[in-house]
Amino acid sequence: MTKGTVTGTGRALRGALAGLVAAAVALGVAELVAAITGPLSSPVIAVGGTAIDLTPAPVKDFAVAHFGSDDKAALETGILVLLAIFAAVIGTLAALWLAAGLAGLAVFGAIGVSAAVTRPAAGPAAALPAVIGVAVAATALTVLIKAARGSRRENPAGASEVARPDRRRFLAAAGMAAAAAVVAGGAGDLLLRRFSAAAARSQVRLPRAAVQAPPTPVGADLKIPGVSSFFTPDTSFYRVDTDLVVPQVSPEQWTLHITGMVDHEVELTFAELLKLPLIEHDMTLVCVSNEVGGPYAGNARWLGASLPALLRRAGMRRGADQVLSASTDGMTISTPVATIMDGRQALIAVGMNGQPLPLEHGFPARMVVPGLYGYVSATKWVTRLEVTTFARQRAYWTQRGYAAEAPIKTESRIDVPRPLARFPAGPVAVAGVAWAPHRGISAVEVCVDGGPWHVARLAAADGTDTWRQWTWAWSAAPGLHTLQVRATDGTGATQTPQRAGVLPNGATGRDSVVVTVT
Ligand SMILES: Nc1nc2c(c(=O)[nH]1)N[C@H]1C(S)=C(S)[C@@H](COP(=O)(O)O)O[C@H]1N2
Ligand SMILES: [Mo]
Repeated sequence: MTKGTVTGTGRALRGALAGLVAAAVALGVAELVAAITGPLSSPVIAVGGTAIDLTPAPVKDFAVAHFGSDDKAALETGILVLLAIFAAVIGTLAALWLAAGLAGLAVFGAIGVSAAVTRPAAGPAAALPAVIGVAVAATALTVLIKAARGSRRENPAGASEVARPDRRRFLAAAGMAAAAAVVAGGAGDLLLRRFSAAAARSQVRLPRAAVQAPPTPVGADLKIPGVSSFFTPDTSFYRVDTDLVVPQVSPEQWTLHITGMVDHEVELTFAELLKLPLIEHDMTLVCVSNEVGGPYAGNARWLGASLPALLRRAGMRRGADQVLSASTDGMTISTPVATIMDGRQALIAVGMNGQPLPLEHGFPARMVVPGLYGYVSATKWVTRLEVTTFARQRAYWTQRGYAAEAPIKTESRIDVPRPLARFPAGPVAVAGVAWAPHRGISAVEVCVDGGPWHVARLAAADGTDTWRQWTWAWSAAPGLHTLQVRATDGTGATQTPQRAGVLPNGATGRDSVVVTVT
């Protein structure tokens, strides 16, 4: 190896390191500035949010199916990895030609700025974190590259020596810049906590329901180990939304605005909402992205104001067939007027399982409508209801290929035994949950190895809007076995064996598990 290549490699490496440190400075400073301008203006969050909105529905479904509730962590990691590669390239380039490196940094800043200012509810100040972050990073990059190049020293005879990189000076500068990035980022994170709505939530006292839910029937929960509990605790309730950071909505500032095809617009504060007669209702919420056998379903006791009553109060006009609800995060959700008004308990909910809504489930208020998938009914952090028509307006997921109308399909899931379980021959409880919200479940059957269908025992029904646990006692003989389940809803329709993916209106097919009996 010649000395030239060693120096060249060393220079490239120092350049790459300078680029990485400059990127860290950009992010750290941006985080600190975002502590003033708001969490959504942080460039990684803004770029991530834009990426989510631009992601085609099948890729989103892949992410939900494979990363589950970690899909957001996976996206953020992906963005940071891409950013690191980009930063190393910019730094290497800067080591050769500083202006080109700085231009690269400007491109990276421009991506951050354009993502931040185009996010829903972003003001012009949203550009500041990326702009200031990149400006400081440009200074850091210039200093580091100069340090990496070293200085030409004049020797006593007056002839200049060849530029000699001063490795110690470079590493010291890089270390200092990296430390400053960490301090700025850490301080930004701490300061960003002031945006949290957690303290406001802890102050909320929910009033007693004017219409209480009937007592949950004894035996609604069979308490079989491994089977989803009848009520899903808030902490394990699935979460699906497009938000990288949970929207923080202050109940003092929150209002619900009812507009569009109405005789008189209504604007309601949170205090006014709590004064309305509140209804308590048990219902199971399901995500359209739930694959057969998947986890994106949960059951809760909701507390909220009657949505039909609010629409009547606004004087909904004839000819309207859609309520387009919108949230602080830019989500829009379309729900058929006919469904909302047909007598089911459609609510503007403020409580979930006896507590104010958790922040990630829509605090201070969200919509819930029994029987419809979440993306057409369950607007979290809802602030606006526009009475309109399907002909005129399309909602977020409808624009991305999902169906405009989407009642929840009848499904049943085997919770135990687990897939690929091994256990000794003898009596075994096969059990799980089945749902057909608003139609109810009338039967669940299990079959072993494609044989006859056996009727399972159903847990007591808590209305028709909730799921039902079921169990079947199997005398398991040794061997490899496939268990399958199917449910029949309250209208007498049995779940189709036909497999379909989640697009455009929910998956179909039967859940099955393969087990080994020894
Ligand atoms: N504001 C907002 N509301 C939203 C969403 C969202 O992305 N943003 N996702 C919807 C979808 S697809 C589902 S399935 C439910 C999930 O509600 P959960 O997270 O409380 O379980 O919220 C719905 N409401
Ligand atoms: Mo969903």
